[in-house]
Amino acid sequence: MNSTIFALASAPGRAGVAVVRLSGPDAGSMAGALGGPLPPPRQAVLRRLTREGAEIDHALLLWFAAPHSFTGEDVAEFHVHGGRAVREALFSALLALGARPAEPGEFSRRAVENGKLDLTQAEAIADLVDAETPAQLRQALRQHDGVLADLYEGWRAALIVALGRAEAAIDFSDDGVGDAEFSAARGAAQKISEEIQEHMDDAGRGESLREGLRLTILGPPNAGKSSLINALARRDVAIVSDTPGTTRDVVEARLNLGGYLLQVADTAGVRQTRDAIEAEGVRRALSHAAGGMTLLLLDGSLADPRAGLPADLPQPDLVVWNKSDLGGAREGISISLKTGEGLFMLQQLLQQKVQQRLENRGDAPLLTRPRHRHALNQALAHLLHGQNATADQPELLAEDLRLAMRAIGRITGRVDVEELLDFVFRDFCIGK
Ligand SMILES: Nc1nc2c(ncn2[C@@H]2O[C@H](COP(=O)(O)OP(=O)(O)OP(=O)(O)O)[C@@H](O)[C@H]2O)c(=O)[nH]1
Ligand SMILES: [Mg+2]
Repeated sequence: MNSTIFALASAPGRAGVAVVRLSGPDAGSMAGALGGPLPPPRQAVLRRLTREGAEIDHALLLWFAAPHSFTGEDVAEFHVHGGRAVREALFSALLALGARPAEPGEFSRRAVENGKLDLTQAEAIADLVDAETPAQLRQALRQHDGVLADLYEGWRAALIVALGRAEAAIDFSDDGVGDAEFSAARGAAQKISEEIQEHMDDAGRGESLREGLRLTILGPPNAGKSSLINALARRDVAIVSDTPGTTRDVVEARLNLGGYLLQVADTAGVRQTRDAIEAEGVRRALSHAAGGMTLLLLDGSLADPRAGLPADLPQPDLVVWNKSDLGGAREGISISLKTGEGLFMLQQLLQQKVQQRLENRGDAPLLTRPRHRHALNQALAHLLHGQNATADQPELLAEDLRLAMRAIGRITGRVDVEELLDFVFRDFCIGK
């Protein structure tokens, strides 16, 4: 039997209210021991919480009887005053009653184990908590509503039907029925593999939306890259100085650009150098630029703004000329980070580019996690392999359908659940 677990569900620190969640078979008796007779389910009541006569707090108590709770178990929620002494008094009372502190993600894990959520919905809870921008929030809410679960479970259901037909083809291989069943199964494999391919062929939009799109600022030393990240972030993220080669590490800032999360990175100026530390900075700059968008920042006031840049620098998504206040007008986007000229235009343009990259065209749900992409890749490989089977080898097709089905089942948690749970809930925070 499961133990009864508790955790702070709200953020740590001082606050008006702190929410402590208690879940498990003894949640009812423990809540009763602290706050008196249980209220009717899902009704908030004001109670005086006491432990062996000593008062803990005046608190709201909520009771959710299994299975109608977040975890599917008996759950009590204490809304206490959000101070450290109150929380610690309540925690030690719960420990004394035999409850134990929850591990990270343990509440959501129990919800999955009890069939309240599938894995994609549990992951959506983590995304909801982490969401910083409206677009991330929208995507997480849709996933929590089950749009991805429906999509993947739909494919799994279709594969089960196809597998049934492939097995019929094995059983009836001697009469004409077998061939018809085999073609139907192979046709289904083809249709599903096309749908999976289309879903995966999204240029990573859903994943970038969730994690934030990367924009790496590249350019020669002293072009003003650190000044640019500071201007975009509206705070002093990176050191600015007139010494070329100031920045060595990759310095990142997160921006909300028109509702989308952009992770901007300032990097070391790219040039040939004998300084080993600076050379490492250049290596990091180029390797960071390998994923996401790049902005090449050049000093437009110089006679040869690209001097010293290697010929194999990655093709930038955007070239921006800085120091327009020093003259030397250039074609394209010119800014001055000294006067602020052109900065608003640049922000608008960046916003457009981010939107183009991340906007969901149409209504189909986006792939949101590398874990899902990996499983879909496996499913696709099996389906493509299965389509090579000929009518006299229905068992080969059946085996590939079964493997594809399993791969997709791993996304929602319909198979191999135990091993997956550890992986998925590893990154959860406590109390979720
Ligand atoms: N006149 C003028 N000076 C600028 C402008 N933008 C930046 N600077 C100056 O240029 C110098 C270099 O700026 P940084 O932002 O440190 O340049 P960087 O590209 O990060 O340089 P490294 O880190 O060395 O690669 C500083 O002295 C800035 O004040 C501009 O638009 N006009
Ligand atoms: Mg710099």
